[in-house]
Amino acid sequence: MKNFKNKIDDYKKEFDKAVLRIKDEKSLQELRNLFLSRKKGRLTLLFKDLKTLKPEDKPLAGQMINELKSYVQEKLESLKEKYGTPEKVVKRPELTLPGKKKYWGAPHPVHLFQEEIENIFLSLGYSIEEGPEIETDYYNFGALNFPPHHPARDDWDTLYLSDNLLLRTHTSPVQIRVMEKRKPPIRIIIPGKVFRRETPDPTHLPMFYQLEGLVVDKGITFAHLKGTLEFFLKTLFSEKIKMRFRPAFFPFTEPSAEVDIECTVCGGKDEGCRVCGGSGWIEILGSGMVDPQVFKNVNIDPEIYTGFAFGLGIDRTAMFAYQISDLRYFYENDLRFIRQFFLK
Ligand code: FA5
Repeated sequence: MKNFKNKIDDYKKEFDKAVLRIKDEKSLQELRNLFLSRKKGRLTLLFKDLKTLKPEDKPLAGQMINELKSYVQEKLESLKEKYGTPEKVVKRPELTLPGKKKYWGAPHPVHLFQEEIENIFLSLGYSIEEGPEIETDYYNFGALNFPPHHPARDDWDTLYLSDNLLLRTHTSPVQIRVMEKRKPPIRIIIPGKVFRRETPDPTHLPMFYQLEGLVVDKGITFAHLKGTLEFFLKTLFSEKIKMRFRPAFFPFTEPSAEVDIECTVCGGKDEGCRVCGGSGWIEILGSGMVDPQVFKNVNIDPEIYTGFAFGLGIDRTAMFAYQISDLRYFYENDLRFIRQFFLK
């Protein structure tokens, strides 16, 4: 028992000396390990030694070890304030505060509008096709009857990736891809992103969405084209929407027409309107009867089949449907603007 008491006294002296040598967090931790480590710490070993004592000595010895343990712990604890890492402040939740509102994602207004258009054509029996955004010169131009170096190519400010690869300037190349695979009758729409080297302004973007339409069958005439587009625009806007067909030129349709609708932003009343330039009209699509040469390029006999096609600017048409005065608002991601549509 005497030996045991001496051992405890020695440990206490050893501890006191070591305390004087503590200079940083590391030496503090080393001293803690030396005395309090669960496996081989001095105090753990002392508790193990208890077993070797006579039963009558055990209570006093146990008390002495506990006293040493408290002494060591208190001392180390006070040194921790000086050298140790401050303990993290535990933040308690303030249960009386009102909750934070979460904003859920939602379809973009241009996509919502695209779906509206798709539904009209789906109800007419059309199906939906898609094609690549990176195209070859052949599909974007060649097969659509644009000879190399023809000035008609200048109407499409094209972003080339190499001599042969480009970012598609319109959805019309998908007409070719579908007609190569499928024989008539064909009745499809093709929505998708297109790219042009354009400086953004209220009605022009360098990246925008088009929706192509293509109908090929026996006996299709310009009357079908006109009737389809009239039905489509009246369903989309209203029975009263004013529209006009204007003669136009596209190498892949003949005859061709562009379709304008009345400017819903100024109603044709503002000479300085930034959207229609005061004309009261704004172009939303190009269209025409499929050129016989295009049919020959995809091995469809133009003596048997005829067809019509159109290409609508989705963003531009959405702009009029929602009466927005600048296309760029759609892509600025300003939640004050965007949320108006998903609150609908
Ligand atoms: C074409 O792209 C033809 N492929 C359309 C076509 C298809 C004609 C099938 C005949 C048969 P255009 O370049 O005019 O045509 O573009 C069609 C529509 O895309 C325009 O009427 C307009 O609504 C929209 N658009 C054109 N350029 C832009 C632009 N920079 N920003 C936003 N919308 C645009």
